[in-house]
Formats: sequence, structure tokens, C-alpha cells
Amino acid sequence: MAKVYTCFCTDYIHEGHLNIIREAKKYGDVIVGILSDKAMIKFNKFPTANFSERVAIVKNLKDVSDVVIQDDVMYDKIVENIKPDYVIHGDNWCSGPMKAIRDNVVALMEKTGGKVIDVPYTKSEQVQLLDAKNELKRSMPEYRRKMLKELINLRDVVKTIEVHSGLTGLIAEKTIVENNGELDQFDAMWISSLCDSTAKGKPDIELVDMTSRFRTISDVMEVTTKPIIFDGDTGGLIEHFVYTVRTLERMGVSAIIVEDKIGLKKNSLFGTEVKQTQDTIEHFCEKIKAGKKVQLTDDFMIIARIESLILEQGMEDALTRAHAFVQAGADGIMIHSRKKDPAEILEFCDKFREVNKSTPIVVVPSSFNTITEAELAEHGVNIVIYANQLTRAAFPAMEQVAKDILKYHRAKEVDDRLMPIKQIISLIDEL
Ligand code: SPV
Ligand code: MG
Repeated sequence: MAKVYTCFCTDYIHEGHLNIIREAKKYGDVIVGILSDKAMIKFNKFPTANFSERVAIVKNLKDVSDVVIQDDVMYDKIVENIKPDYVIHGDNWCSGPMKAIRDNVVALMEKTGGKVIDVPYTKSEQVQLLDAKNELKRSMPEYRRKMLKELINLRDVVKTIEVHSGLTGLIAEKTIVENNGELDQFDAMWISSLCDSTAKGKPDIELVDMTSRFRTISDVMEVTTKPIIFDGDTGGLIEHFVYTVRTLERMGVSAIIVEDKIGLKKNSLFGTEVKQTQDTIEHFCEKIKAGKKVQLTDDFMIIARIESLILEQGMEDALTRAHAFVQAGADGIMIHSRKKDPAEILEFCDKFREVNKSTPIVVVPSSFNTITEAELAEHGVNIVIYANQLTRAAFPAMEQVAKDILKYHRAKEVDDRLMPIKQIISLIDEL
């Protein structure tokens, strides 16, 4: 009998899947691959049913001969191990980001002499509703909140991009590129204090109040499913910080990063050009402990940000603080630098990892932007945050368009730089 392979990346079975199995059966024995948790998460399809549940629902289906694990969205290992005569899939992979997967399968099957079969995707109302509901289920607080910890465990590095509105949230959510046969997308989102303030035309000095910052989070959450890391600045008074932790956790935010500064906070990228005061180790530890005490789930993370390198207090101070903050209960350490050269960041990571192998390290490579994610991961970094690039990209583009409209007294000259109206209205999903 010929072997027919299909891969399911789903938490539930609908008539579309059954149709694929029916079609597959016409060609031979049907083997179904279930995408592993790791592969699903890498592909940003966080499972809402665990792997064994997903295997069980397929195993019991009529006409399925065997169920195997598929450990990567690309099919190299599967084709090598199973040597299917046919690979069958819904034709939704003929375009969009999934086309890279189909291209991978076509190339592999050409080598083995096998065939790729595209079955028309079942677009019934029921299937569409189920797909949309399942996609959005992941945006519910109980699913979204725990994603960051899962990502830290499963990814070499958690790629995080700044967002400050529904629209930037959509960019973070939907941008997928194909790179050398791999599909790349951002894993998580950063609600930056700098960009949230800048979007409101305000300075980054904890002036935009928490109610407004929560509103930004809510706007982002409305249109996305990826996990959120919140820039909590200094965290404010301990008496206030505990309320912030409770609210963020309830909303489904995965982590807050708080920096060890006190008094009037200025943006770190000013460094010592402006007056900024670092908190004492003792007081900042009290803040961390207070936050951890009120937390209700195991999912939420309080990450301590160390400003010693920014404020030129030296490596030893940064390391002493890191170990003290972990001791006080911090779930992660963010180390920041405004040097172009990543050397001091790498030195910190190496020295911290000599003593502490597991506490996640976060970095924000805005100034030291030549280093790659892979190089940072080699030094023990777990989360990389691109903290302000979307804002810095949008502002000059908007300003230039404004200037040119003023110059030409009409908009024709700027039009080919603009997204077509049709495209911008279709950016937003309809319910
Ligand atoms: C932010 O994005 O607001 C940050 C990172 O805190 S930085 O601006 O580099 O200090
Ligand atoms: Mg900030």
C-alpha cells in the first residue's frame, strides 16, 4: 500500500480535517503527523490542548492507520523517516506564509519521487467560526499569560517587538517572513514606556499614568494573541506597585520589568547626562518581594532591571544587584547598556551565568545593535527586546509625508510611498 502523509497543527477536528483524511485514503494508508508542542509554539500556534490529547483525537478517527510526531513545521525529517508516496494538505498552504512550507515539501518530494496533493480548503461557516474562535481563545488571559514562560523554555531566544497601539500590535502579531527555508515571526510584545509616552507626545518620565498604560495594553490585547512584557518603569511606590502587579496579572500580561531607579525617572538612554538616582538594593528587594507576595498565579513574572551599567556604577555593582534581586524573588534579570559595543553586556551575562544557570536574562539591544540574537543566546540571553524601532520607523516616514504635502500643495507626490487604501482597510479582521 502507498503511504499518504498529512500533518495536523490543530487542537480540534472539523469537517475540513475529515475531508483531508477521506481524500488521503483514496491514495493509500493514511499517516497523520501531529505537530509537537515545541513546533506549534515556534509557529506561534500555542496549543490549547496538550500533545497527548491532540494525538488521542486523531488516533480514534476512522481511516487513520498511524499517528506520528512531527517536530518541526518543515518536513525534512518526516520525509526522510517515513518516505511517504504522497503528502496531502489543504490548499490554504499555496499562498501566504505557509507557502514556504509547501515549497519545502515539494522540493523534498521531488527528490524522493513522491507527490504533493492540495485539497481545496473547506471554507464552511462552521469551520471558519471554529478556526476564528480557536485562534482568539489564545488571547484569553489564562492562555496568554503563561505563554512567555513556555517560550523561554522552548525557544533559544524570545524575540520581542515594541507595540503601543492596536495597529503596531497587528504588525507584531502578523508579520511573518521566510528566511532560508525557515518561517520567522516575533514571539512576544513589549509595551515600552518610551514609545507609549512618545505616542502621546509626552516625555518618558512616568508621566503617562497607569490607567492610560493599561488602556494601551487593552488596545493591543483586543487584536493580538502573543504574550506581553510590560515596561513598568520604577514600579513607583511599593504601595502602588502591588496593585499594578495584580492588575497586569488579571489582564493576562506575562511579565513586568521594573528598573532599580527611584525618584524622577528619565529614560536610560540619557545615561549620566541627566540626574537619575539608583534605588538601594534593600529597598528594591522589598519592592520585588512585595510584588511576588501578591501575585496569584505561577505564570506571571517580575523581572528586575539593573541600571548600574547605564549609571556607570560598574560591573561588580550590576552583578551584586542581579544576585540580590534573584534572591528576593525576581523571575528574571534585565541588564541594560547604552554603549555601542556589546562587550559589557556580554561580560555581565557570562559572569552572571557562571553563578546562575537558569534565571532568564533580558537585553534591549538598541545601542549595541550589531550583535545578533544567536550571539546573545550563546552568552545565556533568553529574551531580546527591540524596544523602539517601530516608533522610530514611523515618525520620520510620517514627518516626510507631512512636509511633502505642504511643499506640493497636494498629495499626489507622496502617494507611491503610501499603503493603498484597500490594503489598509483589509488589515483589520472583521468578526
Ligand atoms: C523603553 O522602551 O521604554 C525602555 C527601554 O525602557 S530604553 O528606552 O532603552 O530604556
Ligand atoms: Mg522604559
